[in-house]
This record gives sequence, structure tokens and C-alpha cells, in this order.
Amino acid sequence: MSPPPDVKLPPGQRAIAGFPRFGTHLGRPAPAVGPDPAIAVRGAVAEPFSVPLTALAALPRRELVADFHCVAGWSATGLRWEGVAFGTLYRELIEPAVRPGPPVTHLVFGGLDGYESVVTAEDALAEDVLVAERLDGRPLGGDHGAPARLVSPAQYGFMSTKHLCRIEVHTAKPPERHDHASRLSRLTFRARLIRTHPRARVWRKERHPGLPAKALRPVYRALIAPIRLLCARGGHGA
Ligand SMILES: Nc1nc2c(c(=O)[nH]1)N[C@H]1C(S)=C(S)[C@@H](COP(=O)(O)O)O[C@H]1N2
Ligand SMILES: [Mo]
Repeated sequence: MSPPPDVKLPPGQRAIAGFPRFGTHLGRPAPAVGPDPAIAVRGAVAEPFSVPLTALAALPRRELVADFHCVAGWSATGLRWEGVAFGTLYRELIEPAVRPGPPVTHLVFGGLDGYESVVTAEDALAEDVLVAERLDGRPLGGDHGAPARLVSPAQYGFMSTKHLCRIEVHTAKPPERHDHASRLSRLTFRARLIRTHPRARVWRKERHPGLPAKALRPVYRALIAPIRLLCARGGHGA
């Protein structure tokens, strides 16, 4: 299987065949999913609360075909996601619970594996951002973020938290945190290689807040194959 030749990709991206498991989890297997998965909402809300994933079924459903761009330079093309637009979930379930006061500026999306992404409210509420539980007609498997994940196709993949279990509402930029659980994330964090651009818009090449794309490319490119290999080891190939 070779990637479609005629897809228009953002600058510096290369289409690959299929959709690899990829992330700072490396070879760790996907986190176990409990019998009643839910998303905990906390931060600038009157009371922390929990949204069972079954509640998503009651919201207007959204289907989206999009390419997925990892900041390291690979793009998976033509993925068909199904779920709920994050904007719908936000307006229906989160916004009514937000404490009166300064406007919401940032959302933190946390995963069952300890991973998190910080997304500006403007980017999170974009029309093409989904909380997806299905991919290509099937329930999301462990490789791609079961039971549900964020999908923000206009931003580099590191914003799209897999295994979504927590949404934090913030009225100011939260302090930079990261997943200390894996050696790679400690290393790349210290080297300031990933997860640091606050917007990460793919068409603007916002890969990194300081370093130009040119300086990063060889480093990122060199990391793709070993990371893919490690991630596949802990995965199920689905
Ligand atoms: N929970 C969690 N979400 C994550 C990651 C991770 O390690 N853990 N890695 C991110 C990165 S860097 C990328 S490129 C995409 C990869 O998604 P995929 O494994 O479905 O290809 O997930 C993002 N979301
Ligand atoms: Mo990535």
C-alpha cells in the first residue's frame, strides 16, 4: 500500500501509508479502559463533574474526513473520524458550568496514560475539532486512543490527546507541564523538541516556539522510524 500521490499536504509533511501508533508512550501498551468510561471536567467550573462517554451519543453526531499531521513530519491521509464536535460538547455540557468571571482562554486535555495537551479556547472551539470514539467505521482501538480522543486536524498531532479522560477549563495560560512518565518525553521536553508551540497550526508550520522548521527537520525525521518501531511493539496494529 503506498500513500496517495495527489494529496495536498501542509509544508514539510510527507504522506505515509496507513496510520501508525505514535506518541511519547512509546512501547507502553495502551491504558486499560474501565467499564464506564467518562471525561472528568474541572478547573474554572462551579463544581467538578463527569461526562460519561454514553452522554456523547445523545449529542449531535459529527463525521469528519481529515488528514493527521505529526510534528515529526509524517501525515496519515483520509482518516474518517466519528464523534461529537468539541464545540458542541463544550457549549452543551461545559459552558453552562463555567464559573462567572474572566473568559475561558485555554483547555487542557488529559489522557489515561498521563499525557496532556494545552489548547487555546480559540483552537479547541474550531469547527473541525472532534472528540472521536470511532475511526474508519470502527470503535477506536487502543493504538489510536480508546475509548475516545481529541482530533484537531489543523494542529500538529501532539494536540490530539488520546485516551481522553479529563478536560480542564482555564482562564489563563496554565503553567507548562508534561508527562514525566516516559524517558522520551523527559528528554524531548528538556531538549525543548516537542509539545511546546502553543498553537501548533500545521499550515503555519508552528512546530516550535523558537527553533525554525529547517533546524528541527533532520532531528524530527531521524526520530520517526525508531519511535514508530517502539510504539508498534506496545500496540495491536489496529
Ligand atoms: N494520550 C496520548 N495522546 C497522544 C500521544 C501520547 O503519547 N499519549 N501522542 C501524541 C502525538 S505526538 C501524536 S503524533 C498522536 C499520534 O496519534 P496516533 O498514535 O493515533 O497515530 O497522538 C498524540 N496524542
Ligand atoms: Mo507527534
